[in-house]
Amino acid sequence: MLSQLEDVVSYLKREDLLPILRIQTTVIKAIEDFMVSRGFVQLMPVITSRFTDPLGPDPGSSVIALPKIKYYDEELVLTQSMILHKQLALLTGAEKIFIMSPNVRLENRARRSSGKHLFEFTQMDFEIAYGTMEDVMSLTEDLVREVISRVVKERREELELLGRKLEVPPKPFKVYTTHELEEMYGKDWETAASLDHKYPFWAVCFKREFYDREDPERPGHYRNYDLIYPEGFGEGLSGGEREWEYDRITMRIKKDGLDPSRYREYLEVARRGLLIPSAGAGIGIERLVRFIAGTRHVGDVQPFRRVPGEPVIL
Ligand code: ASN
Repeated sequence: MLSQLEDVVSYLKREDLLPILRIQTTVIKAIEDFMVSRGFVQLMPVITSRFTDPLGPDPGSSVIALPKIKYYDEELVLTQSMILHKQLALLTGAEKIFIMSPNVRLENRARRSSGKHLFEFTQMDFEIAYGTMEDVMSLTEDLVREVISRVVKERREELELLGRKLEVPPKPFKVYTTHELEEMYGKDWETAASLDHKYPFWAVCFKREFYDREDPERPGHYRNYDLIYPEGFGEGLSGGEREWEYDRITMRIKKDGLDPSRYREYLEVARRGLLIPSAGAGIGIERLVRFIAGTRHVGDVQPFRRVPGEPVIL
């Protein structure tokens, strides 16, 4: 036990950790400045609730259990993502919202070696009332370009120390459907496609959670998207336009084999016709910092690592 503690202490003293954390400081500041400059209202995160994102069925998810706590007579879950609360928060009248949102996802320990999985991380989650996928994709491109250009300007020394060369990617980013990517790189296209690109690009049309909107004109196609970082870093953001109509949501929940009673209050709001059409996304902070700093494993950007399959010491 003590030797593990010593390992953690020398891990904290690693010479690349502080430069990475300085880069992360700039990344967070640049994100917040950018979102506020675009008129977004910042909310505080929700960490406990009666319901959360089911994270499935999604081929990208491998959570082994829902994180739960008991509080008096109530069983609460920890946030896997704030998606359903983002939709509800639009009822405040704020048309654009963002949250630095901590998520707990109890991923399968096999995810240890993916280089990009954490069981506790933070995403900058945002939502735009009446927004479209095109709005979100364009905003994200501006955001990523702004963050990289701020880091290049303000963290030259740190980037040099880490041996990381960075370029602001040109806009617009390339867009591929998941069907095209499968044809080009096979079923597990993400790493190969990422290694094959010099700049971030979009993958669109994933069959996944009930809240991502099915294209009403092309059933079986979905108005959602992932941002994929180049050089093998892989997925960094996902989002979509949302389902907001009660009948569609309940149909999708049923199709996914989920228990509708878990979402009772959310569904009641939808049934009253109060959900607002919207689009949004969440960008993983640690993954963005990993990409910008050029770090091998996403855990390496955390002073207190939360990597699936690794023991938690501190
Ligand atoms: N944040 C994502 C979104 O807005 C959801 C997620 O993280 N699962 O779609």
